[in-house]
Amino acid sequence: RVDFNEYNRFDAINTFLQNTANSCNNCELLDIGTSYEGREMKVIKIGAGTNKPGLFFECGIHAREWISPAVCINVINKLATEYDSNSQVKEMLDRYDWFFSPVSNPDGYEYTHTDTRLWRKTRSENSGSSCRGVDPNRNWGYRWGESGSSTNPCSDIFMGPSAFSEKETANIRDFVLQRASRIRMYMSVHSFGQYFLIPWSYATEYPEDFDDLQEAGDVGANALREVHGVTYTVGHSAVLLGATAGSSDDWAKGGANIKFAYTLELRDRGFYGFLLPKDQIQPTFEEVWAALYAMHNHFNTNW
Ligand code: 0X9
Ligand code: ZN
Repeated sequence: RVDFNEYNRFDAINTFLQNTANSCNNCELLDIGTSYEGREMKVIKIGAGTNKPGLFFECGIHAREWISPAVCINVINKLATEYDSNSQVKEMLDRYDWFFSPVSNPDGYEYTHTDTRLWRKTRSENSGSSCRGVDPNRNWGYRWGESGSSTNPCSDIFMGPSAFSEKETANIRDFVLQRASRIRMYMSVHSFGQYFLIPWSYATEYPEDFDDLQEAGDVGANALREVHGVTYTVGHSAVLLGATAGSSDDWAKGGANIKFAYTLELRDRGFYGFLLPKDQIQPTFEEVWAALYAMHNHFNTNW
């Protein structure tokens, strides 16, 4: 059983997804493949009616960023259970299909629970090295390896031997490509730093529609700040934080042609960092919820 105010284990999250899908008319649970160590990766789709535009959330691709899966399962739970009682939820599900990959790096996530709390990467073996894992946010196949990543398997930003060498990134890629023309937003949910980051990440170059992404990001950050007064910075990824190629946001935009691609860096700004106390799960969820409602509403009105 998951506890929405705890950082839950992988199996509990998958059981929650199964139970949620079983008891929710608007939900569908989809298998997207297995991880390197054989864990079943799932995407839950939540939406009323058929064939609507989609919004995709990739959570927990970095193992140690526990707040990301925690916020995502809270969002899933609210969307899946409040359609009849909450007018916001009804609007959200009548307008869009919401797709969540709540734990996008299952092996790494479990390893942070059992062995090394601050593990970041996948857990695959690297040929010629005793160091394990690839940074799954340097492994995507758009301008892969061009900047801000390492060819050293022992590095925390190891790009991997090839783009999509990792089963986890390839599974998500294949799922998204099957429905890319319907997906309006791809959000990669991380911690920490409190940012809405806009492509490109591989270089300080700007996409031609950057202003559209900035505007929608500002809508999200403004709504978010209203809830608990927490400030998120909205801006260009590489300009704000330096260039990092092979991240999923760039692939979503450049490789899958999804207009609204973001990397969301959740709480905090570094006081606790990755070790965010569990009593911040609920307020982080509440403010992110407000941002998602506002952004979906903005998309619905303007795009
Ligand atoms: O480095 C990453 O993959 C992300 N940050 S994290 O601390 N969650 O690992 C995104 C960084 C985004 N961007 C740039 N450095 N451009
Ligand atoms: Zn991250």
